[in-house]
Amino acid sequence: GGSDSDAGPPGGADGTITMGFSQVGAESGWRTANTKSIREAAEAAGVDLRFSDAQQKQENQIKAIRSFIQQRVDVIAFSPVVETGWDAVLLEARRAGIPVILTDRAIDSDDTSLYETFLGSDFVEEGRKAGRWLVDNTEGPVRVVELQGTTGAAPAIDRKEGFEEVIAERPDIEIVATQSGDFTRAGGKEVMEAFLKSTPGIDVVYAHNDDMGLGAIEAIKAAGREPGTDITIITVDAVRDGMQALADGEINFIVECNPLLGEQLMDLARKVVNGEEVPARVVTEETTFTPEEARAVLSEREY
Ligand code: GYE
Repeated sequence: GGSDSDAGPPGGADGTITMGFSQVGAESGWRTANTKSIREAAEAAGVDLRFSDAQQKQENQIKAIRSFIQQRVDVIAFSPVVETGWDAVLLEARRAGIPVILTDRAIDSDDTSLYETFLGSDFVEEGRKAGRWLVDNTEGPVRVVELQGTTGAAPAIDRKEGFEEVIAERPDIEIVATQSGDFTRAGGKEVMEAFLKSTPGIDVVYAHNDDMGLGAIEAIKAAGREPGTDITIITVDAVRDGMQALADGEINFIVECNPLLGEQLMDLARKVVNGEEVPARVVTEETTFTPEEARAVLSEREY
């Protein structure tokens, strides 16, 4: 396979590619749809998938990658829970001659030769789209609370950056509180409960994913206020439950982030294992949704 000491054809003797995949966890609707897409695409492409769930812990991902190296898989793919701290284990993969593909989330390393390609969304652009809607659809002063994704994760860092970049045009829009809800519904609810007690005059919630926004909706209702009306809610992902809340008017705007990366990942894996050239970066195409747009597409959404 991909290892230096094996001069035979790529993949097993029968050409079957073995992929070790280390997933972040099952923290959100996005993640569930992403896992399903990867499993189904592997099956369809005849890829032997060794799937490992890290339960949102970097140490578990590092263990899984080491185990894939020991199993001498043909290719390793993973979605890094946080951006930093990968160089050592990826050097081990390189020494073993096993190519690595980053899926969904990027790493922060000076050594871009540690991986073949990165397939996933442009999270800074997603943050900009959220900020653009707020700038274009509100009059000041606007007090925003932000529910951040997992601390140190690429989508949390980038969605914050893109959003802040655009709202800088409007000095009357202010982020008055910001905290991580770890991309989970429970986390979003808990942080929003605390914000509602500590922070007066909240106009807008900017949640880095639908699940945290849905948790915030529960907290807002429990406090006797109306989500989508008393407090404007902007989220990212556009998974089914988020789109339903948008259609119902409880969320006001969603920036789409596409989790269906499986087919493209299997395609890139086959090329990498066969020694073909692949682009260093493959960006996913995405859109945004208003409540009317959500109502129009809801029945056809796959996830
Ligand atoms: O937005 C969030 C998930 O990395 C793009 O992770 C992904 C993010 C997604 O937990 O819901």
